[in-house]
Amino acid sequence: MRGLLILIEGLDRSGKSTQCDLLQSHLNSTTQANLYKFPDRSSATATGSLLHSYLTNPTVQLPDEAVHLLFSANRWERQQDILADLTAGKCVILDRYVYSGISFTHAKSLSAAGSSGVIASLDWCAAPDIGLPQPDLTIFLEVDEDTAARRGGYGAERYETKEIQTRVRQVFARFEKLANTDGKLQKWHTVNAAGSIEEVHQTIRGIVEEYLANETLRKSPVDKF
Ligand code: NYM
Ligand code: MG
Repeated sequence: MRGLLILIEGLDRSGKSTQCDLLQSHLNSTTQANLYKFPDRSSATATGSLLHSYLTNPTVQLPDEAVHLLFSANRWERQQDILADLTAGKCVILDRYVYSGISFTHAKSLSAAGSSGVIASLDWCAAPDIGLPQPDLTIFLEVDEDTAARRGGYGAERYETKEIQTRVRQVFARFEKLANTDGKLQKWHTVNAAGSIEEVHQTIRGIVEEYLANETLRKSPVDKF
């Protein structure tokens, strides 16, 4: 049986990375699990260092459209590795993926004065990721503004402002609505991330266990976007 492709999505300060680490340790106790964090800033990708300097250095200027394509390219750079892991029976946990890509770029379009306007189109934002492996399940860690703020505020990277985060939250809410109407997004689970680390971890484990036990799913090929 192949491994499961598990996506953990969420806003900054939702506890995503903590939960990804806990899930990986848990899965590693029974099976094998690899974690891919996007953007992948490591030397495993050619786009990672450019994205890192864009996020951390405000003087780096790139058109919004180009940045969007770079984030997608960064995922494409790891595609073969992800597929190879799954085929080898390893589970793959993704810390952010295409939904972050669409949400952050689209959120910018709601504020970016003077942008070409093309990024306002959700279809345009989704297009570069067409063909990437589709997660077997997506867990969206939802965190309200007050809880996020209480967790120590945002860092200093680009996008880590209240304005952008609020807009990103609105775009993610649209995915959640779509999940109830569009068959492609049925495997979307929204988890309230305001609970304790252990509570959230147990909830995630419960969801993942069901998919792990689904042999039919694990004997069928990985879907593509
Ligand atoms: N981000 C992440 C995007 O704008 N597009 C993408 O496709 C992805 C994967 O990068 N604020 C943004 C969201 C984050 C920022 O991510 C850095 P992280 O998880 O904080 O390293
Ligand atoms: Mg961050």
